[in-house]
Amino acid sequence: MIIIVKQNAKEERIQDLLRWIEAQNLRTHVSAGDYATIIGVIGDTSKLDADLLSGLDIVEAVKRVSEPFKSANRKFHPEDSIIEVGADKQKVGHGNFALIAGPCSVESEEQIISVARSVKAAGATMLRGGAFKPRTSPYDFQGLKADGIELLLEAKRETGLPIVTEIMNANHLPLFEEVDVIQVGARNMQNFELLKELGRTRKPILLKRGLANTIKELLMSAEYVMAGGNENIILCERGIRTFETATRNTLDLSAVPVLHELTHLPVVVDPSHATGVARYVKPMAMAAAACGADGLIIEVHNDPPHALCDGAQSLRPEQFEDVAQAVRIIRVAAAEANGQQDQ
Ligand SMILES: [Mn+2]
Repeated sequence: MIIIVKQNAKEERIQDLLRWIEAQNLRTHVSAGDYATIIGVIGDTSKLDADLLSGLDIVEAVKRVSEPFKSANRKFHPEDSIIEVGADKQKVGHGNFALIAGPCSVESEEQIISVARSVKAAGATMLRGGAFKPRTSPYDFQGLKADGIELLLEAKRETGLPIVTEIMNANHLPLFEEVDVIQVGARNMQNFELLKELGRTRKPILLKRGLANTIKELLMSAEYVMAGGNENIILCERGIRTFETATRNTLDLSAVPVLHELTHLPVVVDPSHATGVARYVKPMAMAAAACGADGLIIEVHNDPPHALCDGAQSLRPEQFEDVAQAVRIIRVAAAEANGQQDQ
């Protein structure tokens, strides 16, 4: 349910209303915009009398929200959310673009430091790298685990780039203390126990869409984290499974405008896992920037042919530099085409 409050309503009266709602075991989310203040009510709102609420002199209108996702819903929070990452509070969303790059897996100190330095020089704003790897086969490289996180932290000290890495088990959370963004991989998008644990943290979460999940299911997974009180979520479209075999997955770019309509959360695109082919990464990265993505996450390796994981889709550092440059050009053009100021 959303309650639109009249513009001239006194703060005291709004607070009284919030207390009254919360006393009925419901949660509230207040969004104070330029034109209206909106109170989102989350929980079993069936016991709230909409007519009674509409009758209050500070209330402009009351609407029931039919979508099952509430906290993530743009109706509750009309302005874009801006997620702040790392000690420097790097912003993501509402025109703040995240360029996340790095290897599929952390393999060695030399590898991660070298990739971190080159992606930073090319304009990356965060470093990615897998320490715990969810692999289709149990015989494939499973990641350096805790040692991988240590190496990522070293690369962060070396370059200042905030780090993004995937969690597979909530028991590992203590190891993620200094990780800036915790990634939930496609295969764990509906690991609800993990999502609930992440809801108890206040860390930014990069939530990837599952390979066979709908946009609504992705939003319900975000809702699991938000229901715990952690609203710092960055959604990620990384390709879905279709009948097409020419690419590793099918990049559903229409998810970007659809998500922007349905939710206030930022949306980044992963053209590496979506296509699985290094030469397709640039065109799809450009397309993602053109359709309004709030960022990109791209696999970059200093020696792709010898990568322990996903070498075929990894860019060499100089290729990443070319992609980063192309994306900057597209963003300026897209802003102009949309009649916006470049941000
Ligand atoms: Mn990968």
